[in-house]
Amino acid sequence: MPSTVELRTMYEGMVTARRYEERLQEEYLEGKQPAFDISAGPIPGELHLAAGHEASGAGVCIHLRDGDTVTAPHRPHHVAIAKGVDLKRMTAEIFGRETGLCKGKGGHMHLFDPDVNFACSGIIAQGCPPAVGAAMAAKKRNTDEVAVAFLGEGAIDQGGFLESLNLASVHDLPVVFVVEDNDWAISMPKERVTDVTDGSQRANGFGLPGVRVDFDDALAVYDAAEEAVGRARDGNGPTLIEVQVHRRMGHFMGDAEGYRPENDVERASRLDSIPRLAEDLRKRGVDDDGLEEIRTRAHERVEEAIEWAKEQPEPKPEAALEDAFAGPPEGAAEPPAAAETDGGERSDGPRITPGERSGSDGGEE
Ligand SMILES: Cc1ncc(C[n+]2csc(CCOP(=O)(O)OP(=O)(O)O)c2C)c(N)n1
Ligand SMILES: [Mg+2]
Repeated sequence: MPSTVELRTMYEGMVTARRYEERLQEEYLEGKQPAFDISAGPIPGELHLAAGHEASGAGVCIHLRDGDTVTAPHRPHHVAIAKGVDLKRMTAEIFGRETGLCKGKGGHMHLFDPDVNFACSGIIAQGCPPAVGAAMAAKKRNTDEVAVAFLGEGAIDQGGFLESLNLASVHDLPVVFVVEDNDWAISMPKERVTDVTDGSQRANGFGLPGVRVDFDDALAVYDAAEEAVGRARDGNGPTLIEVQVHRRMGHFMGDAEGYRPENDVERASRLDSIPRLAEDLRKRGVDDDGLEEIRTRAHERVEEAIEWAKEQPEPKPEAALEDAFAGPPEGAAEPPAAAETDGGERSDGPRITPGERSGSDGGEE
């Protein structure tokens, strides 16, 4: 059961994330309408908003420290905010500015903040193997750090996720997998791609505990995550948690959602976890003024981050290739010089002709 201070922290994080995305939405649409030109406006490219997922990020990350690792998918803002990613530099990244977390080259799906060990990726389930790697590193270094990988229910059939469950389980690694089940993978309802209605059952085949939080009450997520993170920190291995969340928006900004029944949108809005958490706070004695104070602080922080980001310089074209390629690790041999080509053929190394190949494998020709 969270303390009132923890409840307030979760509420502030969730309100910040919601307000942040409302403001990103406004900024994003600037210049893109009426014909929805995805390259126009201050935030070019795709934008996936996580409104309706906030309780999951807040309820899990409240148990984490800066040194713990978190990976998130293409819908990352609520998790990043809950993990304590620098809001100004994150916003500058989303606006493609030089002072962004990745110097403006990653955009909203490729945020990386080494100060709080946070990363996200547009490739679904891609965050699972790195989280397992971080957990393995923590175990080998004998620290009590943990790793958490967030993913959508649409990613639970991906090999990267299933292999990660296996590796985490067989090595008893301090990692928690958090599946955010919003019922949809783009336009695909989940029942059309998997027969398992409870994604936490994926854990059964790999020998780790699986827990389903049927309703995204921040308190319920808090309780499930407290146990899972505690188990990982105490050296007792991984857990898979699935949280039922609600997708309030389209898959991406600009999604006309023609595939989605209207009552599903209405339902997502009705089941919003933020007013419910406000109710919990009222029961703990936080009055309307107290709640308003939290919301005002959150809104001001968001505004400050957006204003700051918009004043930042654009990256210089000549820096486009900087940080794009990794050099060899220290002490490793230099890689061979790039092969020169003549007419599309490799000019270095031995050449194998079809005749030689058939000769070497028994020669059937
Ligand atoms: C490996 C891979 N395959 C396909 C895609 C295209 N894609 C982007 S989001 C998405 C659906 C994701 O659904 P889910 O995991 O449920 O997350 P949600 O968008 O609902 O939060 C797909 C298939 C991708 N990014 N990566
Ligand atoms: Mg989904």
